Amino acid sequence: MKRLIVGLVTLTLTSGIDLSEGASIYTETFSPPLSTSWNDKFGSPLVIEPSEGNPDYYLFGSTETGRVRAYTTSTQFTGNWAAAGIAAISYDVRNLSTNGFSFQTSLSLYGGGGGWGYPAGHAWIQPDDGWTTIVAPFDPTWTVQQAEAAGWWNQTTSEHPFSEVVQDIYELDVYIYQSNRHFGIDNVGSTVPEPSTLALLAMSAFGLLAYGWRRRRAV
Ligand SMILES: [Ca+2]
Repeated sequence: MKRLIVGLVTLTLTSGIDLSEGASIYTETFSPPLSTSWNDKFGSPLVIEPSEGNPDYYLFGSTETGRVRAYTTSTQFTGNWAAAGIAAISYDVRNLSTNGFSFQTSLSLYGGGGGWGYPAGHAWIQPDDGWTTIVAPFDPTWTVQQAEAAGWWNQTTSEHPFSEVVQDIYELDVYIYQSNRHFGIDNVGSTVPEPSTLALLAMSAFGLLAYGWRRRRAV
């Protein structure tokens, strides 16, 4: 039994897993040197503003001629997300409209011949909400049905499973849906969230317990 406890403590210490929060793989903070890898699919200019940027700089835009689809094909957000262990994308959004109107936002991923969106309930962001964090969690092994059951939606007519798309991401989009709004986007990040690391640790601990129990039974 003593050996079992030593084993568990050793496992916890050597695994180096931070159990307090998910581990960030990459976060776009829009701090200098300024990234120019974000553009709008519909042609509205996106600029990097140097203040009130949660912290530092942030991406500013307006939907004066309609909705905005801010997208990036930056290498930090493309490639095989399943192999990288990415299981959540998050971003901060802020409503800077002076007319008091709210807007809706969502996230989209494109790759592997398909596209999947995460509308986050098409959350309404109000001008006095400040910076609001939108988190889009996922399991890279999802089928079409599993992704839809979790609130994601298939954006292409072809039925490319979620698992196929996240293995070959080439573009990440943030949508702002309503026109005549001003908005800020910041801290677009990919993470390995806590539940998967906890589950891994729990499985290891259970394995050690079972091993110790079997040894004791054998004596
Ligand atoms: Ca920032």
